[in-house]
Amino acid sequence: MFKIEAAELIVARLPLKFRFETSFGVQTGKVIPLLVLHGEGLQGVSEGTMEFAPMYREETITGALGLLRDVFLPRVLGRTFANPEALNDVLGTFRGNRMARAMVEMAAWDLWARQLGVPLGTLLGGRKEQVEVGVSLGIQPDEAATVDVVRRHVEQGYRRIKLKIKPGWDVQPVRAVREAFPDIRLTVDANSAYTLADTGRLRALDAFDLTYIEQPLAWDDLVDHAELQRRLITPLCLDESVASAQDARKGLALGAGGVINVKVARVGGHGEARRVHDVAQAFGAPVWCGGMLESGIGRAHNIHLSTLPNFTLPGDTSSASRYWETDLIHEPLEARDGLMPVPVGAGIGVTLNREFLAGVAELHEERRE
Ligand code: OSB
Ligand code: MG
Repeated sequence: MFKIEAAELIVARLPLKFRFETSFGVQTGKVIPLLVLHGEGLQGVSEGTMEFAPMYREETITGALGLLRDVFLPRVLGRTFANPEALNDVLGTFRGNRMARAMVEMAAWDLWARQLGVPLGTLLGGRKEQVEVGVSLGIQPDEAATVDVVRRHVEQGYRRIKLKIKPGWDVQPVRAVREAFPDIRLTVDANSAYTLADTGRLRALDAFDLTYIEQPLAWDDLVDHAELQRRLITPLCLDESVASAQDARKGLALGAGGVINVKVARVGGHGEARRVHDVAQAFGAPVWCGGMLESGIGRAHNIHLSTLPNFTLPGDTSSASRYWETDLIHEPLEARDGLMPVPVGAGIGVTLNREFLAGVAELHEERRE
């Protein structure tokens, strides 16, 4: 049982240490919405992964802030819930906007776990003390730069390399990297940049022993992914297309892929992420934990979720120091030999660096009943 007495909505802005290019654009910094829920002297914190512009999925920061202020927070402030799933029963009456709802749900899990005095991963049913991680590498100017950035991350021990691709930049970087590193676990992510008309191009990737091809086709199209999967040997991994456990069931039943990238916020929070994990497990499909270039708050949530047993492939939750000169939390989140330690302590096990946050926050407001 936990009571939500007050909420803080914060928006921070941080520069990224690298230029991150994907098929849908270039990112050099991040606008990071945070939600802090207060109850009985404790705080639960979450990070929004919606973006400024709706490029990855349909949600935006502007939309999320409005919904949190006007619709979602008024439904939970001042109320007592038996557990976060009881809170989901309230927020679950709303359609879509899962990343915005996830902000409330994830902060509630952190608050509840802190109250119970247990790590979030343990509360979710996870057992691991460390989780396997890989890296997601943006599109580089040429093959040599791609091999170079891959080499640096292989040397750091990351257990899987994911290359972002787009039409016109797919077979070339993959061939160059595979020739330089015959044995690494290698994957690609197209972020919905292809159509079935590109089948020939995507089939050429079958030659490079990729563990999977992530989200080649439209963000909302499971049927075409199923058609493509019939034409390829390499398993497809669904990212954008899975917003719920029902989507996961439909995708796996259709044969639209064999692997799922679980992003906790994309599916609406930890409760639904765990259901996606369970559905995939029932289908014999492995899952891994994706990332959205999160600060330490979202990263810690991802690490805890990754402790569930069917997260059998390395996630995108790489070291926080790759992304940020200074993180929004006090604790370092650093992988060693491709293993990320699960933060110890109650809840997500990390704490906001309020002093640093005050300097990078462009919005900070409090909400009460
Ligand atoms: O498709 O997984 C993706 C980042 C932003 C939006 C979409 C994606 C990504 C990543 C980065 O691949 C993963 C990370 O390092 O957090
Ligand atoms: Mg992806």
